[in-house]
Order: sequence, then structure tokens, then C-alpha cells
Amino acid sequence: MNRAEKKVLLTGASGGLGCKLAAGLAAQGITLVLTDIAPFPEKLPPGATFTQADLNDAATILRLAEGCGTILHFGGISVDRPFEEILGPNLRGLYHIYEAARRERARVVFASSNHSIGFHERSEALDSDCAFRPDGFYGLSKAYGELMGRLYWDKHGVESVMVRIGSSFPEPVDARMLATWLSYNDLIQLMLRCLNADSVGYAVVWGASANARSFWRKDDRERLGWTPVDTADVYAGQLSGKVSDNPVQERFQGGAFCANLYSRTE
Ligand code: 15L
Repeated sequence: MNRAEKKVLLTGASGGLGCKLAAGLAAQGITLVLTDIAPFPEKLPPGATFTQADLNDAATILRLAEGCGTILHFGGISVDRPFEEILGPNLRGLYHIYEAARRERARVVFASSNHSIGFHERSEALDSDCAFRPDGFYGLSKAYGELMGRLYWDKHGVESVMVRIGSSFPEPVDARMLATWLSYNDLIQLMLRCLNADSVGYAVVWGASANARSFWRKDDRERLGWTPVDTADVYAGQLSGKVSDNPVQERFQGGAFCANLYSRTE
């Protein structure tokens, strides 16, 4: 059986994006092995199984990955939190995912984030090979994840797609999201390309729809054959004035994450 015909492990399945992906991918006939630390909040999609598990639990992660050709890793903490909360799920958990991928010869698709580069100024147009500038411990864990993928590709030949997701919500809700919004539809199509593309090596892709105001330019999407079709541009009339009164938040690409939790001098 070739890799693309095998089962797909989806971590973080009970989260906002996980549920959308579970439904969207199952509708394409993909057999899903779902897992999350929280119970699955919806009716299970056809053909899917769900196991409640902690990413810290190496044995369970290895078992769940058995026979899977791809791991879509959306699990872990998805907002900025103190280091001790990030450590287990986002750092140790990620190691378990990569060890599982190495053993199964599976491809990893990592839900990275714009917060790995969040302290770049909005005036900079970035290509995907720009320097990491994480805007908190969450963003730092995403940079670590991307480098983990780099290590496993260079050392073990484990393929990865790093998707630096902007803001994936039903619709953009403020001026920043006119640049960063990723529609659910574009996200699902991107995942299908990640599953089906012949060879990806180590690829980094900006996870944003076709937004004219995007902060981001070149990446490896051609290797995947992915082109987003939605755009935040149609919301510009109602959202371009929707900015905060925090100058730090408005200056940096990571937005509120740059201004939250700790000041830069604390
Ligand atoms: C993320 O990485 C978060 O998971 C999400 O909750 C949003 O904050 C998003 O980034 C964003 O930057 O809009």
C-alpha cells in the first residue's frame, strides 16, 4: 500500500480546526485515526476512530500511529501560555509525534503558526525562509517544531510540511486578519494536497488565503500543488478600521500575542 492510501492520524482532533478537518477529510473517503486530550465534541465522521490521549503518553502515540501514512499534527497548546504549560504538549509531545513518524515512515504535516515569526514588523514582506522571531513561548514551540521537522528530514528522511497558519476562523474579524485569514475551505484543500503530493521533502508553507494585504510571499506551495481560492479582501470595507489602540499589537505581525502576557522589558 502506498503512503497516501494508508490511514491518517489527526492529533488535536477535538479542537476548532481538528473538527473541521475531521469532517472535511472523512468526506473525501480518508480513513482517520483521531486523537485529542479532550473528548471529541461531535458525532464521529464515517470510518473514523477516536482515542482520548495525552501527547505526553509516548506509548499511546506510537500505537495510534501504527499503519498510518501521514500524521496531521494539530494537537498541543494553541495560544500563548507560560513555559511550563507549553513544555509537555508542544515540546515533548512533538518529539513523540516525530518518533512515531520515523518508525512508520510517515509524512508529518505540522500545524505551525505565524507566531513563530510574530515579532517581524508588519511592514516587512516575508518569504518562508525568513528568520524565526517567536512572539512568546507558544511561538517558540512552533519554531522548535519546524526545526524538529528539519532534523528528522536531514537525519532520518522523514518528510514534513510546516504550515505556518495565520488566522483560521469562519471569517476574518479585524484588520489584521485581512492579511492573515485562512478559510476552512482553503485549509482542507491544503491538507488534501499535503496528503496526496508525491514528494514534499521538507516544505514550509504560509497558511493564508489569497489575501491582497498578506504579509507573506514566497514559500514551497508549488511542491504541493496548492493554490488558495478564498480571500479576506471582500471583508476590507467592514474591517480595515477595526484596529486596537495598542501600538505594539498593531506594529508586529503576531498582533495581540506580541502585546500579551509579559511586556518586552519585564
Ligand atoms: C494561532 O496560532 C492561534 O492558534 C490562533 O488562536 C490565533 O491566535 C492565530 O494564531 C492568529 O494569529 O490569529
